[in-house]
Amino acid sequence: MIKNTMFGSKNSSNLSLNTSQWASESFQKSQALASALDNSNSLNSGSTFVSKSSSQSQASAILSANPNPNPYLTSAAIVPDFNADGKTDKLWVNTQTGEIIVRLMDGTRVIEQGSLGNFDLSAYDYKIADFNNDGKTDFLLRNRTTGENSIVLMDGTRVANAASLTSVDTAWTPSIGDFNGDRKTDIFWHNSQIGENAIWEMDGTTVLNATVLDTTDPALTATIVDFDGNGKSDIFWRNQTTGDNSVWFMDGAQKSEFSLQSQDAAWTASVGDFNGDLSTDLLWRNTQTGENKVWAMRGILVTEGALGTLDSSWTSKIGDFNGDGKTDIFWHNGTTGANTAWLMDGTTVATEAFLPSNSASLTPSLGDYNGDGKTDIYWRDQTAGADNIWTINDTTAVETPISDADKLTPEWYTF
Ligand SMILES: [Ca+2]
Ligand SMILES: [Ca+2]
Ligand SMILES: [Ca+2]
Ligand SMILES: [Ca+2]
Repeated sequence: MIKNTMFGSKNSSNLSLNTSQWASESFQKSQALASALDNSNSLNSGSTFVSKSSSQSQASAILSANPNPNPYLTSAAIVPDFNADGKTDKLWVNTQTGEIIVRLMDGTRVIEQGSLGNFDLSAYDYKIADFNNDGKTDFLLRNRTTGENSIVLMDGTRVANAASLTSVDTAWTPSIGDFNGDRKTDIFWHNSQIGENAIWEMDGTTVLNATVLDTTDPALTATIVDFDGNGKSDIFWRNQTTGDNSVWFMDGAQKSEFSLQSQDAAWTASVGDFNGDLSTDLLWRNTQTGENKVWAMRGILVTEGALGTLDSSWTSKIGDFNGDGKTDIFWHNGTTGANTAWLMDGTTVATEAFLPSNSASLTPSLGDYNGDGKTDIYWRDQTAGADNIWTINDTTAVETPISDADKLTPEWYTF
């Protein structure tokens, strides 16, 4: 039934798509590289999709496709890798037609391309995941208008399997994580209007257990993390008005709740693993003052370290530019086009890499396109289509243009 298109049917009628919203979501999605990152409505994934006590040789074999020691940064549930070769692949969306295509990458080369069909982008939202733990990125597709949900298991540019799940009222937003530690992506559902919560533990396209959790204050937002580093995703709750923080340590659908210290409302959190211990850490940024700091987490124990100050024209994304398993921070100045990278060692910046400047109009998306364990930067030129990739090695960047044959016109957006 599923052949050339993900869902058989298509809707290619007029799109009321707000492309700036797409760009913004794009930013959030790549920021969410390690995933857990953004807390409300785009890609929300669990921090540790692969447990460190790996008794499963198949998973180990999959992991070895990328030499980076931190599975947090290379999981196919977090960074697109549709063929499990350890090289980040590219997902493109045509904002005029709604077509979504997958491009398998080998460094700066496109080795294969496949279309997933055309979608009504004003209705559909997707999240990437790995529901069957084969190391190949899958999709959760949600129709925000009807509440319908589908899972699409990918094998390279091909759809290996697809199935519809139960519909869920449109007030609910899904996030992905791995709450029972079986390395198969689960779904956390949150109703932000009334604060209801639920978890679906997944095995491929099957919902193994659907469990309703406690209701939370609607003022709280959820971010999927793994603060204790046990390979089971946890939920970080923040009240962005009061600054109160807490955590639910999860074991499947069982939770243990703890308070964390507060952090006033001027600060917003994103996630990484800055000391490489496989426990999620927090990067706090005060967009008013430009201050930044890290909370290195070990359970509920916080080790705080202040970082440098960068004004609000800078935005951060995370990667690992020296391949040591410790998350680094890439900064792009959207006004001047300046770039810099902080190679992190826990709560301190070990090395600051002064990268070349480029046009402020270019949009960066991070991934390890050549599979050497070090994060690279894909620069999308949304105007002329003259994209290039920076292959990063510690503090140096080598720029290679995308070939003319592979250029995509401006209505195509990538994440
Ligand atoms: Ca790949
Ligand atoms: Ca998969
Ligand atoms: Ca955990
Ligand atoms: Ca690093």
